[in-house]
Amino acid sequence: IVSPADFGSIENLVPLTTGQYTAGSLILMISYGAHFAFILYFLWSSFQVAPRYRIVTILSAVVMASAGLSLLREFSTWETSYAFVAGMYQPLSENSTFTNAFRYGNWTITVPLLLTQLGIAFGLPRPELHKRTLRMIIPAILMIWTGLYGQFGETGDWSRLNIWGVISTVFFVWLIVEVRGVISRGIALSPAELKGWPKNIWWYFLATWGLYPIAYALPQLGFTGDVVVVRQLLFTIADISSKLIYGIILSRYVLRRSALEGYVPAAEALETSPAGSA
Ligand code: RET
Repeated sequence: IVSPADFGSIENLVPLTTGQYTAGSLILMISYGAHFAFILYFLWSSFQVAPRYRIVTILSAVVMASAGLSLLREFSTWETSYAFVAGMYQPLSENSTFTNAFRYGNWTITVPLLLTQLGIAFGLPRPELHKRTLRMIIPAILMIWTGLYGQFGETGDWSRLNIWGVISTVFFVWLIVEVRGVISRGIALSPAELKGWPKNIWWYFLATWGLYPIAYALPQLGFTGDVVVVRQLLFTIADISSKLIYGIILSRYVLRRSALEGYVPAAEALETSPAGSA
């Protein structure tokens, strides 16, 4: 007997039109391409920020590499999971299934790194940094793993999807409370000119991380090609905003903070110093 969970993801249940299939390929391709490209951006940025913030930009580069690889895997699984038969892209034609579970697995790596960046960027002092970071990572991991278990219900086992979705949301709320604590410290510790940044990052965090539970719940709207494509699009928007754009925001913040704290990047110091121009 095959249970709904054996199909893993709704992608394995719905034939796609050429347009839908191509849109899915395109979305996943853009997603991994953007993440890989920004490895270079963040490595470059790390030369321009003060040493104490350098790890913030390095961690973004690591997140880009990790997410990029996971999304490349998602893309190639998409490509092998469908076969063009009688005018439609049919799933399960080549004994291969698509799964979104890799995403959840990858968040186990990227989410703790994204949260760690926050406390370092805001300049939390050492013992507090470790304590607060750990207090964010614990609910985050519990949120991801309960969600990972629950998402196998998306092919029709709604009680599994919803019960674990609710449990995961409880951990998400706990995480939000911990993140708020770090943001408040960020506001307190930011130089006067930069206090608006942690405040805005707070709303940005809520808006972008909040997209993931929507993507999780979406299969309940029906097993159609449009839902499949829209869900991949939603994941991609969430990924690019919660990792890539978030990384740009944090690196701009630490760049400004470095300057306010009197840091001059090495190359610039050479150009402007009397010794350099002599
Ligand atoms: C799940 C399950 C349903 C309930 C909730 C969820 C929240 C997921 C979140 C994921 C964030 C992921 C990020 C990844 C970056 O690499 C697990 C979908 C609340 C918030 C930021």
